Amino acid sequence: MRSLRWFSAVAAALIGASAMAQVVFQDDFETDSSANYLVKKRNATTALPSVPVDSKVEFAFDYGVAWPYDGLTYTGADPGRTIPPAPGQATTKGLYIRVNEDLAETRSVEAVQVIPKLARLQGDYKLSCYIWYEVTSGATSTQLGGLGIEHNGGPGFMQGDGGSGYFFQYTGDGSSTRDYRLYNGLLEQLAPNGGWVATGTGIHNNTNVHYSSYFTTAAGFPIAGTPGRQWVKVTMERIGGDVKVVMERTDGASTGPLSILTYTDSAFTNGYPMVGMFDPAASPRPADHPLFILVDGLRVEGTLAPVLSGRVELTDYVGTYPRSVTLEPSDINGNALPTVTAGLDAEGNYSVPNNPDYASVRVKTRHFLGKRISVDGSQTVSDANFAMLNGDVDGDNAVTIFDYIDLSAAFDLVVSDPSFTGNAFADLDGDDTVTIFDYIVLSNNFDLTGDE
Ligand SMILES: [Ca+2]
Ligand SMILES: [Ca+2]
Ligand SMILES: [Ca+2]
Ligand SMILES: [Ca+2]
Repeated sequence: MRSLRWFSAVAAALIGASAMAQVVFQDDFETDSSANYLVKKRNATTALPSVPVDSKVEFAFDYGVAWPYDGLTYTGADPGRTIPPAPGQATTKGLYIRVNEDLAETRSVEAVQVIPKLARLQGDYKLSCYIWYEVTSGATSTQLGGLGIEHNGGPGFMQGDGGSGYFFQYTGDGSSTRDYRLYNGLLEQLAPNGGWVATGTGIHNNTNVHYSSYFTTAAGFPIAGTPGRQWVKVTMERIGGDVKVVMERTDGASTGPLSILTYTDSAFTNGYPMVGMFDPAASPRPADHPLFILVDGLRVEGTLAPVLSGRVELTDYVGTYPRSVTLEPSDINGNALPTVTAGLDAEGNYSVPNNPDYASVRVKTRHFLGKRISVDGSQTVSDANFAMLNGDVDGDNAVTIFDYIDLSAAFDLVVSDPSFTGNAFADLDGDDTVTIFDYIVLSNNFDLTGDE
């Protein structure tokens, strides 16, 4: 009896340990794995005139070549240097993320998140990866890179304009007074909030001894207290009611990981992990200041949860996709369930938590007819695709003579012109002008009615 009890206790401990330690998603970015991700690019909606989103994400990017990288010139001390493989990596291929690809544009507050679209987690889980934050030593741009957990499938993060989950971000050059930041949704968690381990003055600043005694110039970091130009392992975990962040040097001389924060919050749970960058200050980026991050050896440990994923395809349309659509689920009896905001990437791909109560889901957006599809709410669905038919200018879910009247009233006009007073949805194909091509779209779908 005694040995059996002992055996049971050990077995239970092992099962518990293996459940948490199980790697359920991993990527070394050796091949183009972009189909496994949503890339949610955002810019501030308040910038006037609006500027285009110009963040750049590249999968299987070869960082093992010498400067200049990717058209970026470099005026640092060692323009011939190369970036070594991340720890445990056989090659120099990884994930490249950069905000402000347009070096001359200085007004764009923007952010980008890269989210594995089927890797939603439930309960406790751990996201870890190696991040190389490329900087020169003369940096003046407040650009942040990092990782997050518990994204809810809605739009990507933008400070002051939405977002979900917990995003830990840092500079690689110490150029901010807040080089280490935690966002809860869109809200920055300034000390004493956020569970920061650093103490004394400047808890978020690279000059705080907590950071400067770990990321030292002796260890090769170009700016003390900030982890630029080296591979650093960054881990973010959900443990019960806590969100925990740890960073770790990989140069071999480290005495172990550096605890950054343990933040108690459960506003977001059972969400998606993410990596990304954020430029909160519309920083100009001089050509000799090649800021970007590289991510490699991405690992997610925990237990997967079901997702509903697919594409909202806007047919006969060349314009910019909306950053989100509203999903309208119904149960098996056709009763409406609470709606869900699905964040879209540039091609209309989405992923949200699935729900056992879902039997069908409808989308109705802009000048497209409503589309309802059947879904299996009990498991992960990766092909929940909505082919949205175009032509409903007035939004009444049918393409009729009234849509034609609206289109005729706006004919030949430029929608973005400040003097435009017609129905902007008359620009069915999204090329900013109401033309014969919009009329052809309407004509092809005339008399069709959308799903309810
Ligand atoms: Ca790799
Ligand atoms: Ca600083
Ligand atoms: Ca209509
Ligand atoms: Ca048009």
